[in-house]
Amino acid sequence: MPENQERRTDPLFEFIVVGSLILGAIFAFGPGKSEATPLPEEKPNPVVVKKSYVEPTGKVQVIASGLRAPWEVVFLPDGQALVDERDSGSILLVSKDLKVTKVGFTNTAPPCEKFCEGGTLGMAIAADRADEKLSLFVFQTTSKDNRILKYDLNTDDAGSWSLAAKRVLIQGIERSGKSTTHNGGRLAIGPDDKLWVSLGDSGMRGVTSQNWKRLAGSILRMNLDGTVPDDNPKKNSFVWAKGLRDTQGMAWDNFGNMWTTEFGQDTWDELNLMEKGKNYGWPIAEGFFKFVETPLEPGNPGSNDQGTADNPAPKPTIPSMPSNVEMLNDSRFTPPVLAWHPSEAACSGITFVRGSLISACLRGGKLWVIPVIGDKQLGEPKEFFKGRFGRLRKATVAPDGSMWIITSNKDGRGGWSSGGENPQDDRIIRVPLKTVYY
Ligand SMILES: [Ca+2]
Repeated sequence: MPENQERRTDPLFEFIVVGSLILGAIFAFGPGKSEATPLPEEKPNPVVVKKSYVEPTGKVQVIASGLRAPWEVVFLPDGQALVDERDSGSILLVSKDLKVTKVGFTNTAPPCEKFCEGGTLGMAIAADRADEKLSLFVFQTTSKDNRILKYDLNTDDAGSWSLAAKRVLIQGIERSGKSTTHNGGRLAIGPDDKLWVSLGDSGMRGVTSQNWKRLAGSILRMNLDGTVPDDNPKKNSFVWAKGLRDTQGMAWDNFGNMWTTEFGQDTWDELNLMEKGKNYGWPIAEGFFKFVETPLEPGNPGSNDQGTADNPAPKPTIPSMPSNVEMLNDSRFTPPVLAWHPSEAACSGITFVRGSLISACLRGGKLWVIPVIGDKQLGEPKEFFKGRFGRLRKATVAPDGSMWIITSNKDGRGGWSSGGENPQDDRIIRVPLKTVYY
């Protein structure tokens, strides 16, 4: 304080104070001033919007166990959740006190000899009925095709839920012969209130994925009543984008951009920025590379489908990766934004929460958190839980802001070595999230 006192008696300080008073008096009462002195212009305070991403933190909790290849979790308005099992076709209710009961069954019948990937896959909920009643959309593989089902989702005063009035919105989405690989299968309600469907090539490579008249190998977009939106890329077609091998993840960020995950063949898995009418390259391109000497004619790019007696598969004509590739520089195809090796991570579901894309990976057994740092701009991915829970199908944000992670150790693809199956598998695991600002 002595220093302050010294300053206050400083002659220079006194000069400034006295001078200010005199100037202020002249300003306020100065002679000849008939108009009010204009006030200085107010400058608005700049609004500081902090960027953020999330990280798993704290204690993990097992929400449900003993499931077989669960595929999707959707939350109901009362905080309960529905989860489906790929192979059994069961749709289960997880109550708030973590009791699991069956509420529905989709008669999934994938007659599959190996590498089964079809079944009861994606689910999505929308309030599109009168009085804001809910509908449930379900992706189903039958013995002939893949299809999208729609049910009325009804509740009663006791808080139980039931499915009614099953309708088939789309049927005839191609599936492969003896195996049911590359079905995609994710469903989502977009910010445009349309139903989006992610598909794979159904094991038929370019036969489906490079043909705009085929449904497989695409992203589909439809009205919630199953009709084609007027503003789709092609008239009377559900197809929104092509050139996909197997897409099981769709999410929209806070800029409205749509991101998808894509299983590559052997060399590159992808994160794509999904835009209207674009072709993402498969099977001519994978990752940032293009196969050389690949025929582009629709219907002739070969297939890895084994076919059936009455539906023989075309003979493969494409050299397998990584031989004979060149950088993808072809205006017909849209390259991914990120690409990585499947041995590192093979990612299924993706979700967006508080500035982050979170991708759950089967192979690699990890969550990838990818910050969205700007419009169509991504930051450095961070990985979590590598190997801790085994194969991961999807992470979903719960109403309380935590994250529910679905394991997929009972999906028949085994080979999980570093994490191993847990006696409780398959599980849904709850993980709190913390928001990191930067
Ligand atoms: Ca691609």
